[in-house]
Amino acid sequence: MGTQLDNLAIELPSWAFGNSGTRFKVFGTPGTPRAVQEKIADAATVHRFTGLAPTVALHIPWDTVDDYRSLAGYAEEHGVKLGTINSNTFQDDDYKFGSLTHTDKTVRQKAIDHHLACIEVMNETGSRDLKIWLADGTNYPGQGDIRGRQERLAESLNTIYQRIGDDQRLVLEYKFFEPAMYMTDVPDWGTSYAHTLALGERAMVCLDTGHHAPGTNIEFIVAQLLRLQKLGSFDFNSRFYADDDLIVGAADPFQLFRIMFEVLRGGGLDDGSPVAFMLDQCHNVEAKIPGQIRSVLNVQEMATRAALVDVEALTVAQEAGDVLDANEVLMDAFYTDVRPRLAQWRTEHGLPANPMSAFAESGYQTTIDAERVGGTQSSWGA
Ligand code: PSV
Ligand code: MN
Repeated sequence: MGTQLDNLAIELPSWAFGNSGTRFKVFGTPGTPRAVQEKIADAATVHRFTGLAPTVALHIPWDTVDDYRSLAGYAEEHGVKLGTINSNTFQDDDYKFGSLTHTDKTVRQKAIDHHLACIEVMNETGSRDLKIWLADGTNYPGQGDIRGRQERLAESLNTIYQRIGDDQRLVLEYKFFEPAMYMTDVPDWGTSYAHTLALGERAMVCLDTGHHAPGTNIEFIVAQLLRLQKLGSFDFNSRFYADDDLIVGAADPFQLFRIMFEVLRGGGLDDGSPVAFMLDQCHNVEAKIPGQIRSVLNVQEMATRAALVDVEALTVAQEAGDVLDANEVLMDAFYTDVRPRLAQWRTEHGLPANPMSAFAESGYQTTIDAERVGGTQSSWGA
């Protein structure tokens, strides 16, 4: 394994350990955390078994606490750090018609103030990234002024960006639908790129793999944003139909391979790369902690296969116009089973060769199932 693969670190989302579901039902699960501390303990467990997940992303207000400094200390005691702060502005009645884009200045200011409060949280936790995903948008043609909303968005983002510290970044996530169904205010990478370009170099794009129309060539977007030095972070997950938030690599391992190939090609795993790798998933029917373990292993596995591509042979075939050879070089790497070498890598790093079975045998799940009784289970609250 080369240094690029040793650089792979995947941030876990705190919300993945809480209950989640669909608009039809949120199922409760034994052992589900009742507080952010228990989510962090679970995330740290994923890291302990895989060596791949040293940080945890928080969502504000879901993970609000009185003392963020001591929460950061708590995380460190468990062997992880706090990472990205997500500024959820999608569950407050005031934001029904928008947050940073709202026509009412008072509501806009409330949303801006919430982001400034998130920056204060980052100052306490030592987090680098403020991740903004907006549910803003409209359901019907004519409902809102598309252009006016863009202007207000630009102004609000600029106010927030002015407060981002020198070592901090603003990452703007795009999504082409949901909860708004006619138009969202940051629907695509181009819009996110335009806004972050206007803001400055500490503003970058967040690419959530579940936020594209079916058939979109995501690796193209990865290549382009890396080229433009604007790929700030990934929210990894996979989808069949909508924003399914399923285990990354589960629906389409080949797509994950192609994405990781472009990441490597564009220097996204080089030393000092600005690209943050995160999961943005939830586990509605499968066990949550093993779901996260499987996810980070999937990313590592496809990155490892992507690193096997014989780039020299690929270039020769591409430049010779040998379509079939070029494709075969790529597929050779994709079809290579790297699990034995990853098991060896883990053993060399003092990790269990098979994290899934090691976790199952560890008794951690039985312990939390027995201990976490009473209280209110954390949930995304939908
Ligand atoms: C929105 O669909 C999203 O991908 C954003 O990243 C949110 O922060 C996250 O999911 C949780 O709702
Ligand atoms: Mn996301």
